[in-house]
Amino acid sequence: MAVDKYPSRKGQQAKIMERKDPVIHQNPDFADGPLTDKDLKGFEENGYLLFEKLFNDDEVAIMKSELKRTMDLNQQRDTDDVIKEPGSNEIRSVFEIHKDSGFFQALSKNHRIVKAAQQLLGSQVYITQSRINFKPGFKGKEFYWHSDFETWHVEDGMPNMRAVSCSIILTDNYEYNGPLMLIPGSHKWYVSCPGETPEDNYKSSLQKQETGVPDNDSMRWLVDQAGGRIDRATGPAGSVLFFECNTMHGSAGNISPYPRSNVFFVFNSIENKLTDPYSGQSPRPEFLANRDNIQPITPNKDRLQNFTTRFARK
Ligand code: 6CS
Ligand code: FE
Repeated sequence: MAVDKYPSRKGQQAKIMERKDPVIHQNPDFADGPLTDKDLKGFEENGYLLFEKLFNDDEVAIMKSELKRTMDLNQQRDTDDVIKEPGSNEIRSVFEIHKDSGFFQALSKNHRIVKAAQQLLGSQVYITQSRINFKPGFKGKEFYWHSDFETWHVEDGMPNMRAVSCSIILTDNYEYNGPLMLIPGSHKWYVSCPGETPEDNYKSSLQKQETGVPDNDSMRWLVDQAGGRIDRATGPAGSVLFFECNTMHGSAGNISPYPRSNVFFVFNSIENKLTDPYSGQSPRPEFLANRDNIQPITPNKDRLQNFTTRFARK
């Protein structure tokens, strides 16, 4: 078993450790991306970057129609990669959306997001996980505070902090419909959580995560370090949030009539492929943690278009 740089769920006490990996993995071979020095500085300091309207209104219209198509397609699917909201039949998440061999697969390769990920990770990249979180109106429940990396390290064997999530806003994210909340600067610390990982944890954690979440004292400490700030990633559809794999984030439930639907592509460095889970348990399923046939992404410069039109049925 490789050295565990970020032990967690190994005892009864929470501990806060310093991050051991760079935030931005400098590599001149991948410096020719869209992020400016100011962007890179902001990401280094806050652990996230939000771009309003990286995709224009025509592209957003296509995203919305593809979102509806995906939701309709998956409403009746009773498989592990379609997660329902607790207590309702509303879809909470659909995973592995980057393998839909359609619109979202093409979107996941779009140069505007891939080249930014290459810049931040300093290497070729591939997608280790993707999903659409629908967070429907009235029924969309919370995602409690967590570091994605803590889960991906313990349960998926992600060795180092060298991954970035790219969340594309598909329906306007307001203050009142459960936007993603982030603790700026929290990516610089690793909250080692107490307890241990239950068998098949993902079967419950994707609906309501209860293991690998920070205790109240650790959360208070992180917020204090941030000068009391809790930032919200609000913005119109077509906006894009990049957040570092270890940035503490979460979102409240949605009791508004407006859905808060975002697609997430998690870019991992090709140098940071998943190993054996540090929990010692068997790996989570492929739809959650891609291990098979890992190839670096070749970015495409395609203008977004409906796949229904591009591959119109004869
Ligand atoms: O377990 C996971 O991989 C998922 N759980 C959360 C709360 N965020 C990251 C990821 O989608
Ligand atoms: Fe998360």
